[in-house]
Amino acid sequence: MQNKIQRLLKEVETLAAKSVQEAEEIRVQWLGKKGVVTVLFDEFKNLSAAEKRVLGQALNALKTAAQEKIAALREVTEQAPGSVSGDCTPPGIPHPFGARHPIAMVRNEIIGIFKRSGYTLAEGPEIEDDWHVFSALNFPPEHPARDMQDTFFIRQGDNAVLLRTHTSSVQVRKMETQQPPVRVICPGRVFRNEAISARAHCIFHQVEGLYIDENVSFADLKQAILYFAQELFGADTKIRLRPSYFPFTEPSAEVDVSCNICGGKGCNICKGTGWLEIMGCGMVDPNVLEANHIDSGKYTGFAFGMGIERIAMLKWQVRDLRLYFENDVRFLQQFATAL
Ligand code: 2NM
Repeated sequence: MQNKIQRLLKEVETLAAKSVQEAEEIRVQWLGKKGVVTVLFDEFKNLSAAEKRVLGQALNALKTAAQEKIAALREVTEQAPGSVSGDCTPPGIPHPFGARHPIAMVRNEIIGIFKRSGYTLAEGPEIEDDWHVFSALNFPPEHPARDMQDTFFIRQGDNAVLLRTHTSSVQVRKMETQQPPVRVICPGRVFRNEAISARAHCIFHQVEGLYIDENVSFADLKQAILYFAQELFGADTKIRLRPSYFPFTEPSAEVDVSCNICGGKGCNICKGTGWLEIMGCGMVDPNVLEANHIDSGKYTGFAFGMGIERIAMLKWQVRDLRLYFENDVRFLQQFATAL
């Protein structure tokens, strides 16, 4: 009997039921009037006192194990989907709310502003060739950005394969497939071979815009950027353009917005200047238009580009860019109710 009890104890562990009915059948089989355990108890009655002493505990343990297992089977099958005898009315099990990543929130906000201004969205590959990242954008062959120091190459040489260093490559792909008017906004991840610090990372996120049509002027560019800056930072935001240089635009400029922390008076965020740099921009160089089979005699265009991390840092006064990539919930949870 001792062996039989041990064997049954093991068997109890393996009992399984797919439905309430199956669980009930198992109960009858084990604990019913003619069930395995009940029969053992009947046999137990006829044993000698010495034998009872040895087996009593084991038999009780078997009964308890069977009862507990069968109760558990009943509970699980009652809650199973499609079960008719379960309680369908209890409240659901609440899941804790997640939150958007701050970079995704700012990206979506930027995209929303440009979509309302009539831009369409375009995305493209992160792994690119030399043409789409450099040559079609008027980068001369000896330009330092083409160097290993600045760009991650997957393959070097004549048919170089590399990680895009800006999303302008997506705009090249757009110009290849669509004649003007082109009005497009390109968000995405970009990669640069830089030492990681509080202000720089080898992966970051950009939004670039491009508008090509007849008679597009620098005044149009200024107005587009002013509208964007006021939508993002508030209606009383001012902008300031400083001359700059990019291979793909001529003339080129850096855009500053009035500091939204001190209102332009000067604070430690704007380093006392009253201004914060938010993007670069310019008129698309005719060489870029021609390289992409767009008639530079008929069409002109403007383009701009910004780093999302930088704008998100200004928006929330985040002091270390690495926080955006570490996925520490203590950082991310602070954005759970923002926006
Ligand atoms: C910037 C600054 C200025 C830019 C230019 C182009 C294209 F494709 F039209 F040539 N896309 N983006 C551009 C211009 C990007 O980022 C700082």
